[in-house]
Order: sequence, then structure tokens, then C-alpha cells
Amino acid sequence: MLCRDTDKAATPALSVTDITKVDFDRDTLTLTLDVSYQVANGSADEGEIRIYDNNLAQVGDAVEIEDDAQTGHVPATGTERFELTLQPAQFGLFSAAFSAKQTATAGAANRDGQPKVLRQGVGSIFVGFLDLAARDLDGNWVPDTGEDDPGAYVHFNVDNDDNSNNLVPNPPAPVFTPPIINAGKYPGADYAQDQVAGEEDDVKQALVTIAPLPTTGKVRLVRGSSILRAWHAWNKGQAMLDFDANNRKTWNLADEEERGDFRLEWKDSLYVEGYQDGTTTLELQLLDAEDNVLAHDSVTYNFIDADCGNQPTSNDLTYWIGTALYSQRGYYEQLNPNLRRCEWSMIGPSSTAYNCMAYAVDDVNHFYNQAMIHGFWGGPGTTLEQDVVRFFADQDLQLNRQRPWGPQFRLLQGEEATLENADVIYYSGFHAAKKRNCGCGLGKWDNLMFAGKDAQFDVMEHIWNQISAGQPRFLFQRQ
Ligand SMILES: [Ca+2]
Ligand SMILES: [Ca+2]
Ligand SMILES: [Ca+2]
Ligand SMILES: [Ca+2]
Repeated sequence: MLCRDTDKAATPALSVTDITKVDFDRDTLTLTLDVSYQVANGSADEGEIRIYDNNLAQVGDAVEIEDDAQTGHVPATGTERFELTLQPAQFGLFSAAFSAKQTATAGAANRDGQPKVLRQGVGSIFVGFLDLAARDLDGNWVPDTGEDDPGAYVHFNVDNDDNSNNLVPNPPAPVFTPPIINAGKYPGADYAQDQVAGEEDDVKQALVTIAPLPTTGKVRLVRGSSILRAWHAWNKGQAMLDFDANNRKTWNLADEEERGDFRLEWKDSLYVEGYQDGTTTLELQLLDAEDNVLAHDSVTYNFIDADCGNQPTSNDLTYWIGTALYSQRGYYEQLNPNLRRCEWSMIGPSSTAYNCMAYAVDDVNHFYNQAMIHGFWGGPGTTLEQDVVRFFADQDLQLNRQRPWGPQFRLLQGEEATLENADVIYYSGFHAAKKRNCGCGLGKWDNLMFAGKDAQFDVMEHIWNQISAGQPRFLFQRQ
């Protein structure tokens, strides 16, 4: 049964309102802290603040709070400075405890004749190193200065590195019918699998550093949304990190098992996957036991892919090169070894009605081979390259213009000849591609994403320099 306390001094609000790291010298291991407190004015006659280190051992002596104003009471608010010399093992989570009590004289008036001891107000601060670092799609660590903006670019894991069943997942529906009927937009996509056997290379490491790792408080990872998934292993084998309904995963560092799980299983083995395209964040937080965030670091993730069309199929064998049969993906990768998965997609079906040169000038009714271009836009003694420039400008030498309805293109030269200015690239291997101006890449691929038609096969969007069609020879701008 509880008894009502009839002592004159009711328990006041008592708290450590702020702890500020004034100075920290790694060489001399000296730390200066300012601890601010608050207490109901006049309720405490004597007060003191003690500092505890990462091991919960008191550091130095308690600082007594002086009654400078001679009121007989502890001031309602104040700040005390601590200059501490420490051992490395003491760093991590520091806490300040503010306690106060009545004087013996004041206590004599209480029912039991004893001075009333007020509860402690506690605050914490982390003095150490906390960092979240991310690898991008090239495997490079994103510099700290760029990790918020623009952030890390990582593939939305739409490709099929393990060549799994092309009928999974389905939907989303394909943009047009792919070679394997009933295959979805992302045939065999790795994002839809819990494990990717073999060559998965789109799930990228994130590294958590908290040094030293406190033995109290909590560590938390917070994702901006569920388009981000995290795994224990690069090939998604083993555990997926189980974010809760609030997109948080929390480890209690005071709990030996949870601390061990974080330290041994996740801290150095965390891999981030793009589960959808889009932008989100991953934040590392260190909290005290009361859920106050003591330190944090956040990384922006941009999950990108060539998403305008279908990902290529890989289980079919319907494409010929010479006498060899290839799948759709195999065919394009064989012809273009620099193509990077997730960064190209099929945006138009196979057709023998038109070719790359026609596609580049928005024409789907002609198959302009070199002889045709020479015949219509060239003249006696002109070279193929001269003919190509006139083809794009639609200037024929013989006044028999073949496509007066079509757009005209100006050859860019000198300083004007940039990808930003270009609408069409002509490659020396008699190939042309036109700029996409799509949102794929979330900014990273602006002015870099082009599309071209394979002679008798599909239309593909790709990064401008990932195809093998000779050197980029001319840049043209639409008039
Ligand atoms: Ca960082
Ligand atoms: Ca797969
Ligand atoms: Ca993959
Ligand atoms: Ca891949």
C-alpha cells in the first residue's frame, strides 16, 4: 500500500537538460563537457552532478552546485563544466547524473526528521566516432560530403544475375510482348528472390561504425521506406534485416544477446538492395535508454535502373549470330560486352521494317542501309560520313528528298559538340541512337541515356557508351 508523502518538499522536476561536448582532444584524451540542469526553483538546497563513463564507472569527482545567489537553494537552471582526462576504454556513452537534496536543517522539519533526497536527472552524450558509409553501384564508397545529396546510386535489382525462371515475377506486365510469352516486365528479377545463386552484384555494402560501441543505450537503423531492403550477405543468402512496421530495427546494447547480434552479425555485414526504383534514406542512430538520439548519420539511396521497357529475357534461344543461337539477353551482351545489367531495357519489339538510322529520325517505315543513304543523300565521290551528315540534315544532293516530313538535324561541332546538346549520336560502325530524355537514373543518367534499334531486332535503351558500334563519330541536334 502506498502512503501519501506529507513532507513539505514535494519531489521537484529535476533533469539534465543538455550535455555539450566543448572540446575533445584525441591525442591527450582530454574531454571537456558542459552539463546543464534544471530544477524547480527553491525545491533543492544542495545539488551535485556526477559523470559516468562508457563502463558506468564514475569519472573524476562530483561537482557540487554552488548557491551563488545566497538564496539557500540550488539555482533553477545552471551549467557546470567538467574537464576530464580519460583512458581509451572509457570513451563511448557518457552520462551525467544530477541529484539534489535538502539540507539537514530543512530536513529536520520533515516528519521523519531526515533531509529529502530528490531523484536523479540523467542525460547522456556519445563521445566517439559514429558513421554510416555506403558503396555505390560501382562498388565505390560514397564520400561523406555527397552521401546526403545526391547520395548513393544503387541499382534497383531488376536484372537476373542467376538466370532464374523468366516467368517470375509476373506481374508487372511487360511494356510489350517479350520473346518468352507470359514473362513479365522483369523476367527472373533478383529483387523478387530471397537468394540469388551465383553472380548477384547489385546489392551493395553499407558499413556501420560506432567506436567504441557502448554497453548501454540502443542502436537503430531507420529506413525511409520499404523500397530499401538490407541483407546479411551480398547474395541475399542468410538473413534479411527485419525492419519493424515503422521501418526501424533496434538493438538494445544493454542486452548481451542483442548487442552481440548487432556487433557480430550486422555491423560489418550489412548489404543494401533496391527493392523498387526511387529515392529513400537509411539512418544510423545511437540512442540512450530513454530513446533520445545521441548521434546519427544518414545516407540517401537512389535506386535506379533502365526502367522504360522490359528487362531482357534469358531463358529463350531465339536470336541468331551466325549459326549460334542466343537468348535475347545473351544476344545483346554478346554483341555489346560493355552493356551493364540493370542499365538497359528493351523498349520496342523486333521489326524488319526499319533500322537504327530510321529510328534515329523518328521513321519506322524505312530500312536505310548504306547504299540507300548514298543513293538518296550522297553523290559521285561522296564518302559514307558525308552522306550520313546530309541524311540527318535531310539535304540531298540530287533534289529527291526522301523524308521531307521528318525532323532535320544539325551537326554539332567544336565546343557545341556535347552530350548535353546532342539529340542523336552517330557511331562509326554505321549505327545511330537518339537521346531518351526519360527519368531513368534519377538524374545520374541525364543526357547519357540513348536508344537505338538493332538492325532487324528490338529497340533498346542504354547508356550511350555501353554499346559496341564503333566510335561516337557525330553528334546531331534536332532542329
Ligand atoms: Ca557517413
Ligand atoms: Ca534471378
Ligand atoms: Ca542482380
Ligand atoms: Ca547484376
